[in-house]
Amino acid sequence: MTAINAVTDLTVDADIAVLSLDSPPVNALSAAVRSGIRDGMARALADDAVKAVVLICAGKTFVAGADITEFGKPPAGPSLAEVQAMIEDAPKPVVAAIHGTALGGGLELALVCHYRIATRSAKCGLPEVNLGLLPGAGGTQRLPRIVGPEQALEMVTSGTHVAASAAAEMGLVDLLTDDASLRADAVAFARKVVAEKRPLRKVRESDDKVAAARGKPELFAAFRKANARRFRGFDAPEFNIRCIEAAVELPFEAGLKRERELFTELLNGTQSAAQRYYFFASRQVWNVPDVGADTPALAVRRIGIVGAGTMGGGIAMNFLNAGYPVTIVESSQQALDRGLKTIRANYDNTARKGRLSAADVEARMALLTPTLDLQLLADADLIIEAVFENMEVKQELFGKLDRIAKAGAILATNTSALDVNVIAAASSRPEAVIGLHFFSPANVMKLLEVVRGDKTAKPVIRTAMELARKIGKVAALVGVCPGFVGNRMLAQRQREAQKLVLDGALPWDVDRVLYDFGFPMGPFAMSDLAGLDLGWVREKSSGSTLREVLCEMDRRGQKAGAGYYDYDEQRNAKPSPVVEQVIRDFAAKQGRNSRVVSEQEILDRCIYPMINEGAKILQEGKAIRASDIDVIWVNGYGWPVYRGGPMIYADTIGLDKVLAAMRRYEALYGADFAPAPLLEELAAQGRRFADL
Ligand code: 3H9
Repeated sequence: MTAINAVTDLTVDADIAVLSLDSPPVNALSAAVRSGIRDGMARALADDAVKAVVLICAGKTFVAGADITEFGKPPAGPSLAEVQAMIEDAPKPVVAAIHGTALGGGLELALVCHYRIATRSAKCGLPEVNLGLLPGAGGTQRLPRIVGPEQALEMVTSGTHVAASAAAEMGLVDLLTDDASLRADAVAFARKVVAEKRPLRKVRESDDKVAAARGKPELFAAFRKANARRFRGFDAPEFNIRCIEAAVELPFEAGLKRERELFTELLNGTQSAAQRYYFFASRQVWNVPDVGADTPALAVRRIGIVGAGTMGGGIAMNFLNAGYPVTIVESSQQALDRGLKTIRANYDNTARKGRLSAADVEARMALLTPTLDLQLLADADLIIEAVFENMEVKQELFGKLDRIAKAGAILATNTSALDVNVIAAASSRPEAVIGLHFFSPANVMKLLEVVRGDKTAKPVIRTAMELARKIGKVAALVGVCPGFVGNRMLAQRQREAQKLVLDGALPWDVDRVLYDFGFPMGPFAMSDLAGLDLGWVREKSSGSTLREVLCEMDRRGQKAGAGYYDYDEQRNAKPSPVVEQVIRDFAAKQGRNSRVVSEQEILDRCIYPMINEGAKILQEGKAIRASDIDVIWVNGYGWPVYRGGPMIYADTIGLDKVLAAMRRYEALYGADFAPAPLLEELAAQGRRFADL
């Protein structure tokens, strides 16, 4: 074995050279890896004894793509294109041996090899779109030449990782093999290619698949139309489509040039910067500085859930899906039956859509033990309370759980706003208490705020974070404060949305501005969906807020056919002239003069106070890092990922500008816009939240 450089080795096995890359964690195509391939290839090609080359990777995966950390930095080492040309134009066959994942630049590297062999567990994909990019090393030109434009469009715009078996069916992979024998099989395959004098196959030279789609713009028009909703707001999907169009309509070299231009444009844009930032943020969020790998994790085998309502049922489904036995407790048979019925209905629905087999549904339901007896939670390792959001109720329950739960059990509350420390104090073991703030619907929403109480023990935190990962959530550790991180910031936006309406903007104006910004819906459409009567009691209603007035008129939201909007039978929303009048009357009664509110003002007033609150949260240490806040907003509140999250968005605008706007609005509207000291401090220093 000869070391080519720190990350590349060359071994010559009689007549076959094996070029092996070893650059943990994912063999990304850093400058060192590219140099290693170039130099290793040069050596293998110069060696007359070598008849073919196998390109393989050590560690857990084949090359997972370009090294994202190099983007935006001055170029170093050979370009990927240079390395690819060397392989594709080599006078000896080169075989890629794939295990783990061949993604992005990794698959593009494999696509310039003359043959590809992969383990059955491997996956291939071009996920650049998820980084706001497109495959910039020939992927958009070569992929459709193998799999056809339709399949290529789907792959590059979804970024899906395709299983090896499917990749083999599509012709992306020539031979499937097992993990243990990949290297030996690749060498044998290369030897066979040589012995049989198989051609030095170049994907760039095959034209039949793309030629079949040439002169058929309707194919692309139909794809755009069918996916318009999915792609809304994002630049990258459209750019990817244009590249596939180029592959169909242009000669290979011209297509490659087009791909390069469009790649560069995306790479230099704000969307890709935000999405690349988010990629790292969503990995960083799992990292709790004072709860490291040396903190022991607790064994969790059995889950107990108290409350089979919407939240309790949804939470239970997460654990059932991951194979945990769950005991769910209710206070009445009727509530228990209702809860169970909903869980089954949800599963049946999923099965009807073909996403779950009937056997899977039964297996999940079989893991569920419904009961009215709290005592049955005695052997649970984790008990999650999802009862009515009331402090006394929760305190009483935690007192009881304290007597029932076994030693070492984790006691979690799913409160969305109450003080976890006060709840913890109701038990004799506050160190075992943690908040697990699931978002509704809990079986669907990715976000989980893990709330650390003052006394929560580190192993409890570590265990909660690991469990979150196991049940497929994105977890962020937050501190105790009203509303925690997400809802605390949301409250700012909700308040301003209500004030904007009294100033003269209409609910649909506010909603439109936020929808255009990239949110799936605005605050008023959201209220209508959730129900305006959440927490509203007719007997206590005093008509003192717009929401109360609307509830009193039975405009309780979508379910009532009317809320801020009017709804037809299909629940299509229409601006309501009645609501418009109600707002005008309500504002007049409050002595407010209606005026024209600009779209900019709507956006500023909804977004900036949120960012300001984020600054306070950071200053108080209630979030570990600014990027955690961004992860929370992307996963829990529909913040468009192409804008990264509220904190990086503020950094992108410039904190001095955010501060200036806050001061301007403070002069007009008072204390709701008082800038957070941290915002002032960072702006004065010319720093960003990301620098903290
Ligand atoms: C591209 O290829 C552009 C080309 O078309 C054109 C070029 C001209 N670079 O996710 P994990 C790090 S764009 C640098 O936790 P898993 C990651 O940050 C790229 N670093 O592991 C983490 O670091 P840390 C197209 C990377 O097992 C560690 O590796 N490719 C890269 O859950 C482990 O990652 C992609 O978009 C990278 N490319 O999942 C694939 N990838 O430990 C991106 C990962 O310090 N990667 N890291 O936190 C993935 O999807 C997943 O990492 C993968 C493994 C599925 C591979």
